[in-house]
Amino acid sequence: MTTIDSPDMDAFWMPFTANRQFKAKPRLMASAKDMYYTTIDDRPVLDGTAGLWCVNAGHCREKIVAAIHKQVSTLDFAPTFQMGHPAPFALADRLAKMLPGDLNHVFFTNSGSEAVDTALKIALAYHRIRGEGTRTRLIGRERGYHGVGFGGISVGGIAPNRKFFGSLLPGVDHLPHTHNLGQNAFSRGQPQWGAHLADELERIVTLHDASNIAAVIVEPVAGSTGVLIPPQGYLQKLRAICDKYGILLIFDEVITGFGRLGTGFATDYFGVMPDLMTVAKGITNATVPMGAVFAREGIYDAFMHGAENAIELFHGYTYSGHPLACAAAQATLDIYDEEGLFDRAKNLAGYWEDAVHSLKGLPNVIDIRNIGLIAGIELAPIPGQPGVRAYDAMVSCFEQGLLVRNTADILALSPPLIIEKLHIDRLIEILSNVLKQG
Ligand code: PXG
Ligand code: PLP
Repeated sequence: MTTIDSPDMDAFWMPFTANRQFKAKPRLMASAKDMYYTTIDDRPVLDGTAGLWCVNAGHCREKIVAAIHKQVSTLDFAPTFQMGHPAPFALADRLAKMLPGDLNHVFFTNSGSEAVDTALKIALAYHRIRGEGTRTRLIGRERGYHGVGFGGISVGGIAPNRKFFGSLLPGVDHLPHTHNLGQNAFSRGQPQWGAHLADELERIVTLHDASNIAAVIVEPVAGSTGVLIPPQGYLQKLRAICDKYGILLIFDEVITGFGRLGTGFATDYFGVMPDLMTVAKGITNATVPMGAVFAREGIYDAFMHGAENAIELFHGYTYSGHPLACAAAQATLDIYDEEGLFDRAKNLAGYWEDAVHSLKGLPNVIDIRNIGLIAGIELAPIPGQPGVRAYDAMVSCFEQGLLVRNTADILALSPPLIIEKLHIDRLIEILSNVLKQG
């Protein structure tokens, strides 16, 4: 058995983590391959969350590793501001062909948070260059997660992510979230109740007038706040109201993009086209950070006027279209294609659904919901100690060799798309043992 010593842990200020609690009893991974992590004390841990919803093709895939090696030793970096290299052009072209409809233009970022802030800025600038500069309001949704930039937390709907950080962006409203256990507990796939909640957008339009509203941003399926699945007809309604009033619709597909629902994108799954789409995570199988905004033809075209020597959008990141990220993305897309992973997820979704719903009836399980290769298991909170029950369950799962994600009192599951039935069975077995302990 090879074990690795735990390093001195004080200096790393960990993100979204109770630093002192974690450092007192750490959970450290040493390596990973396909469906499994190995901890520093040499224990296998089945990956029930694809890392953080991102390792869709499984870990340390040789083709991606080789592509990154080759790229870093050929062209490590070249600027993309008034300069370039072929990789981001080739990748954008490939993505445009893969995306639904006329989502044909790609702005590269390095994360989902940057993609969200980029999309919000494109929406504001788009209206302004068309002479509708009064359209400045942005509409998000309660329980939405759009990363941690100031734009993203402003349109996001998670109180702790907002309350410490001052006045945020001005001019933001929020739609209500669609989660309702009374109506929809234990739904399989899209719940039936709740499409009418999209009509709240009409109320916001009446309040502010459409001429002041730039865009609505939602996750087609909200991941971070515990797997909130859109009610049947809800996204279609949002699309229709946005069309009626000239409001741009942004889908944040950072989690749902690249096969999570058994289709390339949630847009394909639900048959609803946004004007802008944000992605990250699965675009490179999480090997090299990358995010992107996809824009429909009419949005890109609106910018391509005026003097040819004028910069059309004053925005960009040093690493937009980074060579390593592009190489990783190309190899990742190859694997998705060659192994038919999106179809694989679609074909497994029924088995997955039955498996997760078999946990119904275990102590404190108050809801189970699923779509594609995602599931949320909601637990009754311990009175006076919100979040503790799911946190404890996450720790017990880890000790028994399974990685799950906890958020509030919800356990979220989103395994790599290469998962096999025997892994699903094992995952359910461990989870069931843990939940039986109450
Ligand atoms: N939008 C959505 C819909 C996301 O899920 C982001 C934006 C931000 O992406 P970056 O790459 O900046 O983190 C995300 C990220 C969780 C969890 O536990 C989810 C995310 C990140 C970390 C944890 O559910 N999603
Ligand atoms: N801060 C300073 C001082 C910079 O010079 C830059 C980029 O040149 C940035 C922040 C932004 O960094 P990035 O382009 O990696 O987002």
